[in-house]
Amino acid sequence: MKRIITYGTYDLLHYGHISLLKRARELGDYLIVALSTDAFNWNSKQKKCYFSYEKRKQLLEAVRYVDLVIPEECWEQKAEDVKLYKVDVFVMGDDWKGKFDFLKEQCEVVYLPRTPEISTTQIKKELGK
Ligand code: C2G
Repeated sequence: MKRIITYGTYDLLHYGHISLLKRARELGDYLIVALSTDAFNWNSKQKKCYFSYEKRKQLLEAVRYVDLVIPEECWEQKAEDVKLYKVDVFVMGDDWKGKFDFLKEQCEVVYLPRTPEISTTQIKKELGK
């Protein structure tokens, strides 16, 4: 079984996220999403989420491409996660291109093209939030 992992905040889940999850899942047989916790978002990513971790987790678990959701609590957990979950492929959108190449010692690293025209920031802006 080919195991894939990807990381993110996934707030205000939209079709750009779904497209990334679909393409990530298609690279293997099992997709793990490490979902940024509220504390990690606030303290390390300066992101204030609209939905709490539990709500974002519930939404992701309803996505057909997602097999497991685990918490992302810090930047440094990736190498440990790859080992712990026996990951074969690490996947991120290409806005992160090159940032996680250090993981190539442990697994394949793939950066997939982002969906350019949509973002949570833009949704919030257009809704006047
Ligand atoms: N994404 C995408 N297209 C978009 C928006 C997002 O393909 N229009 C992808 C991103 O490239 C990322 C994933 O969807 O791979 C989740 O995006 P975010 O929730 O914005 O995640 P991010 O803040 O980039 O967190 O340790 C890594 C971080 O947790 C990544």
